[in-house]
Amino acid sequence: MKIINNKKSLKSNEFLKELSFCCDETNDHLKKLLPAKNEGKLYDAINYSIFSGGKRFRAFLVIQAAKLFEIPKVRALQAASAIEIIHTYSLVHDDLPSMDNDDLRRGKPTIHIMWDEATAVLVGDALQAFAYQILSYKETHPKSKVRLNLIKTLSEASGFNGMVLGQYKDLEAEKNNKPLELKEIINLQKLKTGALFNWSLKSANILAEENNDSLKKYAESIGLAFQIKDDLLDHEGTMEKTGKKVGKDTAAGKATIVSLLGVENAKKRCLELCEEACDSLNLFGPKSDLLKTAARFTIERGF
Ligand code: GRG
Repeated sequence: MKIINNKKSLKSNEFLKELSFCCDETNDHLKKLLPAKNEGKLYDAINYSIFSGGKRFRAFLVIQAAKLFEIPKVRALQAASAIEIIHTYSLVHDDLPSMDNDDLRRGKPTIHIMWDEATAVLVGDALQAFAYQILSYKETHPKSKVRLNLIKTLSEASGFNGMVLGQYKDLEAEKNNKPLELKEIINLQKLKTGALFNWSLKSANILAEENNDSLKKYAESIGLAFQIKDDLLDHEGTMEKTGKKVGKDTAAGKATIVSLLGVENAKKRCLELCEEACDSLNLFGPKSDLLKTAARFTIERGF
């Protein structure tokens, strides 16, 4: 599969337009879902965390995968909102002083800097509950067994055998000052970052009551490529473009896929993963073109 072709900039423009469209649609949907404003700083902090300018890339994946199965838009938006809410909670908690200790996220002060640590913990807690609340609504799918399957799989992806386990392994390695080997890091990243990517594609299968393995392969490849690119951005990106501090891993002497493979091999691996992701979608024909461009975006993005 040839990824880089002479229509590249045209395709990239179309992709960025569609990403921005999906981002606006998801934000509008989230605004409708958010409970009415109540008093107190917790509501303000939750609102700030949700609408602080994320790319909504996971929502984009849900929406595009849902199109492959002609799933009604509102159902896709329910799943897209739920995954973005879980992703937002993970960032709020990851930024806490007891975890990655970051004071900048999406170019803005993190929740514990704007408010305080206890508020940031509670924002994350409330967001988690809210994601499952969204999925439980009838608008997600008329069949309760489909809604239950979405809730079950999202809790598995984000919980103690999914993203949380990945985060724990990462923190443990840092605490014990025990650099991980490449295989261990890839396994950790599959949990920490990959599990939510997997669910984004899986949600379309569940909503369509299908079980299409090609989307699983696509999700695994772009999940890992996204993470390697994140490491590359930490290594050679800028704070202006990424909206967060860079060079943290290198300064901490942390073993990453980039530090173990070297920059050039890491970039080569990203390209291979991108090709694998695109190949896995061939059976969908031109309907999957935007998802293929999304794979290229994961490795070419500067933010
Ligand atoms: C706290 C249980 C718990 C888990 C945190 C996601 C995560 C686990 C930590 C974030 C650390 C990190 C930099 C992971 C790399 C991949 C990643 C999730 C990057 C941020 O995602 P984007 O670029 O963010 O999609 P936006 O801001 O666009 O939503």
